[in-house]
Amino acid sequence: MRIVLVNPNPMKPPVTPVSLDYLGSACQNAGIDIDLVDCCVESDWSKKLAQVLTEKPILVGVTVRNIDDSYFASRDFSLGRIIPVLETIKKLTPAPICLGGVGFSIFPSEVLKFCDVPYGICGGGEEGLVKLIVALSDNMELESVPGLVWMKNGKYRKNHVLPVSLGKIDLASRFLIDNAYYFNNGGQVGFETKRGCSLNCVYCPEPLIRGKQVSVRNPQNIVTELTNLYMRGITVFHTCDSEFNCPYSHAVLVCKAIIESGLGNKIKWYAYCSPEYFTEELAYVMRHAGCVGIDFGADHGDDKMLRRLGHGYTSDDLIRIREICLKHHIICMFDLLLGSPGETKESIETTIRLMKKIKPERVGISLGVRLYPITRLGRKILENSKGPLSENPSLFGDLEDNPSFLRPVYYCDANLGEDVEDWLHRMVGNDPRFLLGRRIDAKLNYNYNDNPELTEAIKRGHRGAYWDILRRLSEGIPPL
Ligand code: B12
Repeated sequence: MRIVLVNPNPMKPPVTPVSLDYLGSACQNAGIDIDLVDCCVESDWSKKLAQVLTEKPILVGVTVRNIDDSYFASRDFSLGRIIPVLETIKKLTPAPICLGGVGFSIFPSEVLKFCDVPYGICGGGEEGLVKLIVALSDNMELESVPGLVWMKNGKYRKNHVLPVSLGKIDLASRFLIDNAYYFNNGGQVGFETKRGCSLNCVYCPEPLIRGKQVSVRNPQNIVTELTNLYMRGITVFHTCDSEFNCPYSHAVLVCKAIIESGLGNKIKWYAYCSPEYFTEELAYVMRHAGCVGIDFGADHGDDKMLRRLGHGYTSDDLIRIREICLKHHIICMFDLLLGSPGETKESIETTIRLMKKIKPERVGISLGVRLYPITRLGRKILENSKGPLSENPSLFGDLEDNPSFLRPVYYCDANLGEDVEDWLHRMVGNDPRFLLGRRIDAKLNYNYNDNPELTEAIKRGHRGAYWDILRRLSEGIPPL
């Protein structure tokens, strides 16, 4: 049995398709042979596709990580940019195509339709992909393939996504992807310590597609994975969990396992964390396990807005976690999400003032929230919208013939006024800590979708989280 796996992600700097490494392990363990076409790595991906598709595989699996760049200033609908890869595959082979990935899972049937592809698997794909391959090769019913979405009798059917038990799966080998390429050209390599998210952020689709129930990996298996990558010369990593510190106890166990293995002095890594479950104890073990930087999904500095966004922490927690990070020599970025319903210029001012006071190394600002109808925020806005969406002054993006919001739609509260972007730029001033893009100024590019400055810096030897590389560049600090 042989399949072909394809990474069509066109964004630059290139980010490791960790998904395909993990799916590769699952297929290998099930005795399935794999050919890989990584369009990021191949100088001529269509030639490589032609080579591996001369003999018909059972299936061609394509990973769809991003639908768009979720960046209000650019609003790139990146799904459209993978169509040439899919069309080339369709011309070269009659084998069915199956999609999967976090982006795909947000809009499964819409993406299948848009791409004109017969199969897709929602959520974690390790079990579903193997079962689909077996079902297709043995002509079996598709109802037993977890998470499968496909067309039956003119309608899209979706099988239940079964909760994964990550603790039992060995994901450590990382053999399929050229991770050294991603280290050299993407600046870091991703790894996952758990899957799912139990938080309640009103705008976020992640718990809905990766599960509210968190499934954790065996810390020893994570250490084996990091060791395998370290032996190949990779020394800088980024976690791929929704939030590394949820659940808290597992984060501590992972750090302790890394410290005990001796890897903590050899590798450096960055993590996404929630401000809610962050303590001195955790900072201490994270730092000793090699963590050098944290990107906190802070979102806001105004307590009323924090509650509206579904958070259980307050602005005092932001002050507290900043102090902890300073004490433990972990640099940090606070990500802000401004413009959601109820936002006022006063609430933004409160937030910017707080950031200027506590001085995280970087503050990433998103003005405008990417809306998804599956989230609480998206649902509420759709329910409350009377009349055509194009008449709602708080909505931006493709509002005609786009009821699913597959093509990106953003919310930025109209009460803020039309000058809000200029006003925010004036308030931030020329403080280099703030990463705030601007629609009319391509030079202010804090987007990781197409960022030549970052891509070049990584080629010159910079490594690490992109916000840290941008910080080093603007402050003249040498590479990590
Ligand atoms: C970590 C992360 C980052 C890190 C990556 C670090 C690294 N070296 O890996 C950084 C900070 C660099 C980053 C950047 C960006 N990110 Co990001 N990122 C994530 C995050 C948290 C994890 C992604 C990941 O690798 N997961 C681990 C792997 C193992 O999981 P997976 O990819 O989902 O794969 C599994 C399944 O989906 C499935 N599967 C996947 N492919 C396939 C294929 C087949 C055939 C099958 C059957 C199954 C299958 O099986 C896999 C194994 O179980 C996700 C949110 C999340 N919790 O998933 C956002 C997320 C993917 N990012 C997002 C975005 C928007 C971006 C940026 C575009 C932001 C920007 N404007 O700069 C860039 C794009 C960069 C790029 N080149 O692609 C969005 C995408 C949303 C959308 N509308 O498309 C997400 C969902 C966050 C969000 N909630 O908005 N990101």
